[in-house]
Amino acid sequence: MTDLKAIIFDVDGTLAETEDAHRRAFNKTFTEFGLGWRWTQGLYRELLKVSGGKERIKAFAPATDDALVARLHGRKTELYTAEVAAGMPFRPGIARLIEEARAAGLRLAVATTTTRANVLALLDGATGGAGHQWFEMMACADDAPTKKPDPLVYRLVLERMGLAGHECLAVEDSTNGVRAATGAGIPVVVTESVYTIGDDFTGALAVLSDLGNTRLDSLKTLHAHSRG
Ligand code: XBP
Ligand code: MG
Repeated sequence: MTDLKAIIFDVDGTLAETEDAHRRAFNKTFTEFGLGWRWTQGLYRELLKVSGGKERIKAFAPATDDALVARLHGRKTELYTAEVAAGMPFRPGIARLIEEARAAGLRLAVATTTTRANVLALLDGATGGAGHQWFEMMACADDAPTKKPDPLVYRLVLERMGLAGHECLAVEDSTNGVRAATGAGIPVVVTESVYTIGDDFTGALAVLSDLGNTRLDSLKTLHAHSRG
């Protein structure tokens, strides 16, 4: 049995319910650019099957040229960061679990397909500035251009932290996230988010509604059983 050494958190939908803020930022951008596109919540749930904002725009409107996609995405990032920097709360249990893990000497990391500026804005907005210091390593879209479900972003975290997959536990909210973590050999616990409830989480150790009632000890037990 391997002791748990690190917890690796997904960001969107896991640390906070950010996806609707992403959706609003996309829609404001489309309006500003006079495109007449509008992503409803129902459509966005489908579009979330494609990880990454630029890839999502391209999946929705394949004929859009890459330069326009980049401009749209740049503006969307400005609007999104402004919203979350003003303060978006963490999901239940997140702050307490991070505190417990730090007190227990566990290492912490982030593995996300979103842009680094978004992660920093969210963490600092939610914590008044200290949040990003909690994580030894933050692997973002800027570091791993091939996005989840590809395991690249998780492999990068393992490589840079000098850890094996079985020494870590990932926390995710999506099918793509579960596939990315397990693809890197990392056991994963799911907290379903508003946009992922009822999705297929085959391969996850457990599917929870949130971490509000989950202590670090329970995660350690789940992790211990992941290797029989
Ligand atoms: C979820 C995503 C992200 C955001 C958009 O990422 O798919 O792409 O929706 O972010 P994760 P960008 O749950 O892995 O954090 O627009 O910056 O790509
Ligand atoms: Mg997610």
